[in-house]
Parts: sequence; structure tokens; C-alpha cells
Amino acid sequence: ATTTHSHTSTPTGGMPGSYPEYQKAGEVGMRTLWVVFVLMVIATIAFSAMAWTVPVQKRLYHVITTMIVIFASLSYFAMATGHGISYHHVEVRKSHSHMPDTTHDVYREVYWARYVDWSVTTPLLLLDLCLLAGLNGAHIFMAIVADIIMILTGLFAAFGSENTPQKWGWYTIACIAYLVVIWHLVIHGRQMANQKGGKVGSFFTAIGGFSLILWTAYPVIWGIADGSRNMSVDAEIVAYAVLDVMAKAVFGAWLLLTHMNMPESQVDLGGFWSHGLSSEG
Ligand code: RET
Repeated sequence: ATTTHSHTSTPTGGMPGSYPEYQKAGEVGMRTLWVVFVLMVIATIAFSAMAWTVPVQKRLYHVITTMIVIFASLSYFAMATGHGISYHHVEVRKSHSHMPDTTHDVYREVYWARYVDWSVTTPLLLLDLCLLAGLNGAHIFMAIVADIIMILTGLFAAFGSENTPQKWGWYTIACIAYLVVIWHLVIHGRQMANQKGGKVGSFFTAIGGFSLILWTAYPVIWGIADGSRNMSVDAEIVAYAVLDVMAKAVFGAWLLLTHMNMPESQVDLGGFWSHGLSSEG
């Protein structure tokens, strides 16, 4: 098949039917992947440098946040060089040919490297937020398990079959898991953050609200791009790129810079074992 425009390959006349169509990244998508890779490497260097300015006992947020951008750098390097991408059969479409009843298969790129990235980085992002709030270990653990279920069922959704309950079934399960994650942060997280004193409560509300908006955009993009395929592969790459930079690099810079000027935001691991027991029984 000959490439007719940037993101799809279609047969260009001649033999009707049978030529598959491939929906894949074009110039814009490929460039975007490289740009985000570079930004994540810069964030990795910046966050590591910031870690060295504080004593090692006070580096927990720095360590977690640096790991997040390291994993993002790795996954963007993979995707930019063509790793972690598979073609998934998405439909059988009627061909535009003079022969009646001819069809062709349509395949679309699935960037599964994202799910590998998210399965590690979203738990780490949650850990940052939970430690900031001062959530106890049991709640942190439940939030992280729900988050991992969300990402893995999202991966299954991405490879789910059309016209069966499979794809949107997995998507629904992932959304329920996402609600469990939100529940822990909005209900327990806010309550604990307010109890922590100082400016932690309002900072948690601000950075948590910022994360909530960004995180919620992911399933929306997924529904439009991967679920219903009403977005080109290039547009999908750009949309996730903007979200990833905001949710990882901007989030991380905001957290670390604020933390360095807000002593009361320090992680209190004593509360890891005990907080919440008295308030909930
Ligand atoms: C999927 C599809 C299935 C339904 C849901 C999803 C949620 C994904 C989220 C991803 C967050 C990613 C972040 C990346 C870091 O930069 C898997 C897209 C609910 C919430 C924050």
C-alpha cells in the first residue's frame, strides 16, 4: 500500500479490495514523541538537582517524583523509536471501489508502552498525593491497587474486540476503578490534609484539584481516540503529550518547589501506621 497522507495508508487505485488500511502516526506525532522525551529528560535532571539541595532524610517527594519522570522518559524513548506499539484490528470497512461488496481491514496503532508507563507512574503520583495528605497505609494501599486495576483493565480495553461487550466492558470496569481512586483522595485525602495543619490543606486541594482535572481528561481522550476512533493517531499523541507533561513534569515542579518552602508538608511516616484509626474505628 502507498501512503496517501500522513496518518493512513490506503490502496491508491488499481486492485480493489483486500489492501488493509493502517492508521498510524505521521510527522507531527513522531516529532511530538521526541519533544516529550526531551522534556522528560530535562525534568529528570532538574528534579535530581533539586533533590541534592535537601538532606537525604527529606528527599522522599524528590525521589518519587524523579522516578516518575524517569519512567516517562523511558516510555517516550520507546514510542519515539517505534517500540511499545502494536497494530490492532479495528474494523472491516467497505472499500471505495467500483467492484461491489469489496471490503478491507482497518488496523490502528495502539501505543501500549503508555500503559506500562502509567502502571508504574500513576501509583507513584498517587503516593506523592497520599503522603502529602498524610493518608494512612491501608488507604494508600487500596488507592494504589484500584489504580493498577484501572490501568491494566484500560490496557485490555485498548485491545478489546469491536462489536462484543469486551472493549467497552473493560472500559467501564476501568472507570469504576478510577472512581475508587478518586474516592480515596477526595474523601479521605482532603480530610487528612486539613488535619495536618498549616497550609497543607489548601495546597492539597489545589494540587489535588489540578490532578483530578488532568486525570479525568485521560479516559475522555481514550473514549474519543482509542474507543470510538474519532481522532487521528497524531491528534491522540498530541493530546496525551500535553496531559503527560502537565500531570508529571508540571505537577512535579509545583510539588517540589512548594514543599521546599512549606515545612509542614513534610512526610510524616508515623501517621502511615496509625492515622484514621481513631476517626473511623
Ligand atoms: C484509561 C482508559 C480506561 C478508563 C480510564 C483510564 C484512565 C487513565 C488515567 C490515566 C492517568 C495517567 C496519568 C499519567 C501521568 O502522566 C486507562 C485511559 C479511567 C486516569 C496521570
